Amino acid sequence: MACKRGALIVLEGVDKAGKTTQCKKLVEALQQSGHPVEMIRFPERSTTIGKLISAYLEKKSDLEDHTVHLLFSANRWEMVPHMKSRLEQGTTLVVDRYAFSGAAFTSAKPGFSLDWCTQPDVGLPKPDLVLFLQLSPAQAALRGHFGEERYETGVFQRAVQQRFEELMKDSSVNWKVIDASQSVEDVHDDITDLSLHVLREARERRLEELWKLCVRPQVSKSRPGGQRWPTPSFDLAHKYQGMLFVNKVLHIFSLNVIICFHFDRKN
Ligand code: Z5A
Ligand code: MG
Repeated sequence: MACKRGALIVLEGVDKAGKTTQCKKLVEALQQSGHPVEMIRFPERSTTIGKLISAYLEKKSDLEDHTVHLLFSANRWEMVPHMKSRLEQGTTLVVDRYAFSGAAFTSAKPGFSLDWCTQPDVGLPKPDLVLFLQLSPAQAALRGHFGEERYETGVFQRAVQQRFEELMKDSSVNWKVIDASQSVEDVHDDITDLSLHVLREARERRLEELWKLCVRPQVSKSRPGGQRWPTPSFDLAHKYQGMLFVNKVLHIFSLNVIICFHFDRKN
């Protein structure tokens, strides 16, 4: 992709953390400062796949758990051509939930590993910044009762929060945690500062692919129910960079030895 692209900024967090409120405010602020910007939200309920998801969330239909997970992922993939073309044109995308919600919500269900849940989204456009709006269940409860949709229960939301914490250990993703218990304006200021910084950086960087160089081979923890899931903290890209660094040091060291040996012989 050519340089001067737009940035891909994602807002994540548990229910009622203020994601939609903040996405809208960020879009307004960026527009006012002259940046081309567009808001996208997942699930995108207007498409054929989105309508199936919406009916499921509203409990108007039932879907098998693996099936609905793959539908959420397909709903992101169907938006990829649009997202890429906008980014290439220099438009910044502010995204309300992304693959991280997909992995956190499904893996909070019994019998699903975080590893399995991330696989369908491997290769999606990788966000330049993921803002995680941190809010405790008690604080979320003060923002009103849960609605009628599926997943809107305290117990399930706590499990989701734990899965988000696991996902945030993955250093290949640029996570920033925001204290979402602050006032709307204070949260907005934090988000705008971080976003403007990333906007400048993204112009000079290629768009990468999400979770592409990440391997999650080790099983790290057990769930209370006895299930185990891997931690996405082992980052092959970083290991590779480390090997390159050692290689460079050895290279410089051998060059020094050759030069010293050469001068020694001359004298
Ligand atoms: N889901 C999934 O399972 N798999 C996937 O791949 C994806 C999603 C993408 C629907 O999502 C469900 O789909 C969701 C995850 C699942 N299930 N749950 N739970 P959704 O995005 O459509 O969900 P939503 O209905 O928009 O709720 P939300 O996104 O969780 O809320 P929010 O956007 O974070 O909060 P908000 O609407 O901006 O604000 C909530 C209230 O708090 C509102 O009254 C605000 O005025 C108030 N608010 C906001 N900020 C503040 C502050 N700072 N102080 C005080 N009050 C505030
Ligand atoms: Mg929302």
